[in-house]
Amino acid sequence: MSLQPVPEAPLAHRAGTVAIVGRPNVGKSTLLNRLVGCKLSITSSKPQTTRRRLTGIVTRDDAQIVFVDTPGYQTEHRTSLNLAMNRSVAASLQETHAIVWVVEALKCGVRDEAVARLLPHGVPVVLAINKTDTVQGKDRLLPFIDELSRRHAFAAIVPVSAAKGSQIAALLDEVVALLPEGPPLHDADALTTVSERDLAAELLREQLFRLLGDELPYSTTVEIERFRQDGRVRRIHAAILVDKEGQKPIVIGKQGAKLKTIASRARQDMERLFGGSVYLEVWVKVRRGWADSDASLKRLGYDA
Ligand SMILES: Nc1nc2c(ncn2[C@@H]2O[C@H](COP(=O)(O)OP(=O)(O)OP(=O)(O)O)[C@@H](O)[C@H]2O)c(=O)[nH]1
Ligand SMILES: [Mg+2]
Repeated sequence: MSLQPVPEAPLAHRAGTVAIVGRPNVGKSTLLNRLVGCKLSITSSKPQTTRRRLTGIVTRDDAQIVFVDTPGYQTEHRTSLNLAMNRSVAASLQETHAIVWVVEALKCGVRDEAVARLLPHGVPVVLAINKTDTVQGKDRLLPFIDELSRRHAFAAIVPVSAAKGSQIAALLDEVVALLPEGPPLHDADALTTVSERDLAAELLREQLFRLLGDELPYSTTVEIERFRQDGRVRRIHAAILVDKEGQKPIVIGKQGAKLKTIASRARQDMERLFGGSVYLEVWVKVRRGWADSDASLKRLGYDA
């Protein structure tokens, strides 16, 4: 009898959706970008930057994961927009195979625990402890990890730094292990299910968050009025909506300088993401109360 080598069983392919949740500003969007390996989701040092769900797809030989970046969950602000943002977090948690709950290293307070209360029973949760680069002496994390693992049942706990890119592969492995077996749902080169039109709006909005001071970003949003592909050039007409007439000159700046910087940075980001030339025209318009009615939010494409 000859001994034939037994062929190794092929690794099961896993596929599924994974919601990334947490309070505002913990680094969810930075983490999504790091997991996908490209800048898809907008980020800033201000809380409540992300306003709607955004998918980022990771494809490996053994798995395809559709990560869903969500708005920071909070209960302090209660405009129609804030409520719609919270509803979109809750909806993401109902349609997911696993959850990555992001907290900041050594900081898990009542605002984080409000997120914990949303986590549905029966869906595995991986705790990602982010911003570990800000902690000197990593053994300071051990009591923090210990305390959190006593408060909640996690499938895994992974300290990461989304900004520096550390422990991202370890987090990914933990997440993949929780997904059901199944074939990929998207092409291997797909990065997101979000349209270029919506990504363009987000990239322009990111500059409002980065360049407009502390208050004004919250009174602004972006509406893409026209998005046309003309050969290899994308021609985009976008409106920055503000809430009051008096906000318009601040966005435009002296002799249009501020608006010029906003548009030029957004255009460069769009060209990088879309891999082609972008012609971008931007206007500033007043739309009073745009964040205060469900009808106007729906028109602007916010999850309601
Ligand atoms: N030091 C450090 N800063 C980080 C890290 N990850 C994210 N940040 C910073 O934290 C801030 C918030 O990051 P975001 O990714 O926008 O956070 P978010 O959770 O998506 O915020 P919202 O969308 O507002 O809920 C930004 O200034 C990031 O640069 C990290 O690993 N280390
Ligand atoms: Mg975000």
